[in-house]
Amino acid sequence: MSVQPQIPSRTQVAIIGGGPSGLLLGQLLHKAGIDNIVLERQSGEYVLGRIRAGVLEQVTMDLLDECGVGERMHREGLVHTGFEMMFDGQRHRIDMHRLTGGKKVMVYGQTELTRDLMEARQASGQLTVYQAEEVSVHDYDTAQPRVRFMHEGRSHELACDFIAGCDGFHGVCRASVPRGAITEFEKVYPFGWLGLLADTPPVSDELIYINSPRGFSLCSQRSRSRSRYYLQVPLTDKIEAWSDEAFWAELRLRLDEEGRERLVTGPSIEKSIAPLRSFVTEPLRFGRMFLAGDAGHIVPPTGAKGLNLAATDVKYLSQALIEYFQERSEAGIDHYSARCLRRIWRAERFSWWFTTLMHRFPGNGPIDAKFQEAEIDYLLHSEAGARTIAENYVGLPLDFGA
Ligand code: RFL
Ligand code: PHB
Repeated sequence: MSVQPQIPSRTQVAIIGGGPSGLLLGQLLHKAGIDNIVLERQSGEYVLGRIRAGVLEQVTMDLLDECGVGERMHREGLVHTGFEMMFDGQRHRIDMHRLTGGKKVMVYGQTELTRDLMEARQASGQLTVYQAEEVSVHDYDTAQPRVRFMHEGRSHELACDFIAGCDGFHGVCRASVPRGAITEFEKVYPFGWLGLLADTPPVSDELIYINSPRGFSLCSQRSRSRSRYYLQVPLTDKIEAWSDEAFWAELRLRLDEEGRERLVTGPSIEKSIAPLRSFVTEPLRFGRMFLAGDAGHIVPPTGAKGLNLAATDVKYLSQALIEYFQERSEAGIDHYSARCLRRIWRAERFSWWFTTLMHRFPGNGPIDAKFQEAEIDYLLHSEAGARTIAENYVGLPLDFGA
């Protein structure tokens, strides 16, 4: 039986949320000798059961290496140097490697990345309090912030130097900020993504983004024997109404002949519907509390940017906090919000644009389909157009365009 360490009453950084943002931050701070505690509302198994991102940019791979948890990713992850876009039944390959001077992405599931971080955290003896209930943040506009929460029926108060709000879109940190101190920008899309995970070989070696008259579809993967597929569906659709058979039948209709021939179907391991949203909070710092990852911004998943943006927020935040603790300089924490937001807006724009290009919008008519067709035709038959897609997809370097 493992003995749960006692919950102390003080730490340097209280991290709210034990998803990828919180765990990555914890690891980067620990490496720099900064003490932290992660408070997570759910159980560890629940966090690992959420099937989300699948594509890692170079900056995210580098961060996992820096944290000392990249070994399994390099062994089991799949390096991708291109992807396909399908329009009107025709496939076009975006050769990321050639168009970006040798860049690539890694297919490695968020579940696996989270598991690696959880194991590293446990091995280094750092505390994560799972099933922390009623978490509330206090006095973050003073030099003595505090976090209160319930755990196993007992109330706790944690004093800290800083609070990191890594608690996702529905978290408590952003919701605690007075409305007058925060600006939120939001666009909700009139459709969702129905995702299905199955232990079947992927239909293709590379990802295929499909714009079909029946709606968008994405053929993705987790490994050579595990596929992840998505279908654009109306927001009113209920998951119970989508049997596995109905999913596969609809996917076939959106694929081309080659795809239909190669598609291997099987029972789903997971199936869920996610709404699509563009959302940004400004600023991301409130005194001694910071927002990072989905707590501060959401992108529609079309550009595969959400987890990668979370990783770069966390890198910038760890740099700022390390600078504060090691040099007593506040320059990094003062600059945190602006530094993140510049990168966030670039990714928001690309994700919105790529979503608009690839989906069928309710209410749009034949002329809108023609506009999309003409834009795709231009992009894919122009070196500059294809490079624009490739450059955005592989992601910006950590310190871009200073
Ligand atoms: P998370 O993963 O939501 O974790 C936040 C954690 O905070 C906890 N929490 C609380 N804990 C304590 N007290 C409270 N009051 C709390 N409230 C919440 C939650 O339980 C949770 O454990 O946010 P984080 O860490 O910022 O990570 C962000 C990523 O999860 C997200 O951006 C990506 O999954 C987005 N995303 C993708 N990103 C990519 O970079 N590449 C992709 O290919 C990609 N594909 C996707 C995606 C997201 C998807 N969905 C379902 C939205 C595909 C999909 C379908
Ligand atoms: C995924 O595999 O879940 C995935 C891949 C690429 C995306 C979105 C999701 O753009």
